[in-house]
Amino acid sequence: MAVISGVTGQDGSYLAELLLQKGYAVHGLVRRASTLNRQRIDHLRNDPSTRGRFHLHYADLGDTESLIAVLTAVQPDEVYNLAAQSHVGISFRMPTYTGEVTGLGTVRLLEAVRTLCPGARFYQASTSELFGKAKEIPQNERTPFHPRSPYAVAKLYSYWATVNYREAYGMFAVNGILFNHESPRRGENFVTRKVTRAVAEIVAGRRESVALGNLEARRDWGYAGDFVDAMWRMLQQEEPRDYVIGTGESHSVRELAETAFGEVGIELEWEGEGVDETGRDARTGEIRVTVDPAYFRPAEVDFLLADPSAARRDLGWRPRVTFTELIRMMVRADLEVLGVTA
Ligand code: NAP
Ligand code: G4F
Repeated sequence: MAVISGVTGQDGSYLAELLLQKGYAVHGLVRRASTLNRQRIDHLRNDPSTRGRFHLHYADLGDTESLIAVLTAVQPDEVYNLAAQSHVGISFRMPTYTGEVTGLGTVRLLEAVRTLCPGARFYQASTSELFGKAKEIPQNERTPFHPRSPYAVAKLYSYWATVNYREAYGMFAVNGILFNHESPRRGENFVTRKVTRAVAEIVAGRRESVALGNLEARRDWGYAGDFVDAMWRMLQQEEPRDYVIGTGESHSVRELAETAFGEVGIELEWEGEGVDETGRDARTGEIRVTVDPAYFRPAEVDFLLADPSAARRDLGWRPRVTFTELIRMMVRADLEVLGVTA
């Protein structure tokens, strides 16, 4: 029996799918909103094979009592804490709220687990953003942290809270330090999905171009479906330990744009510099990419690249989907949503 906070998010939906396939009963936490936002998990709710094994409970990481109520009722064997205000750029606009949910929210859940079901195994969704202004390339479990955003600072608090509950109370509590992972279910305002969606809309004739921020930032982008498997593997180990999960390959935002447009036969040609730089369709000359400083961050994370060798060795985990396959999958999915082909 597993509890997943953040089940309506990208990772929560893939993890729920995986655990249900493995025969688990899955209890997802959902927060109240004035409109239902369960598109990523609707297929699981309507699937006859999961009937009676997939349950949703109203709870919020800002509300201790709701967490206590769910854990008391469910008494899970595993708890995956995936809920967060997860957007780095937006965390600069909402630092206090981000700290409240992404930082303190973890302690609310850890404390509820400690008091109500201390034998449950706890997974914390830690992040490569912890490395921030990275001290070395690639980054592994021993690389020092230097967070660069309110989001990363909040995640640092959660990281150490998880380590502390392990050391102080002997709980099986671990951090997955996950590098960026994407999918067709990725939120529309993260850069991969923003680009693949824009490409599809351009093909559909619904827009002309996409405005981006820092084109030089580099990320180690993998496929979310692969990464949730690593989360599960971490909770099946004999000893609780934190792991870096990533592909070991890094690409710039510029390369991401080139790959996504290349997928629909548009070769980008760059000209100009800084905020005046544009990416044109090499064949037609039409501007497809512009730079808008509104998307620059007050402090940037320039270069993330994972060294996932410990996960490979101990968990037997390897990513299956390559960067190019991932972007192709996302572009194809966004084209399909719009009913167009390229
Ligand atoms: P996501 O799509 O933004 O999903 C976040 C989830 O958290 C959603 O289900 C959201 O609910 C829920 N949530 C937000 N605030 C909440 C609150 N106050 N109480 C309860 N639930 C709340 O994020 P993701 O990409 O799936 O990432 C999952 C986790 O991994 C996050 O903690 C993220 O920070 C971390 N992480 C992600 C990556 C990545 O590249 N994707 C890498 C490293 C770490 P609503 O649907 O109602 O908004
Ligand atoms: O897609 P992003 O917003 O992801 P970011 O900031 O790396 O954070 C994601 O991955 C983290 C793991 O490392 C997670 F912890 C976190 O929850 C989230 O899932 O931005 C990626 C890069 C950044 O350098 C950003 O400055 O792309 C750059 N970028 C350039 N133009 C843009 C844009 N980012 C966004 N969101 N939108 C742009 O227009």
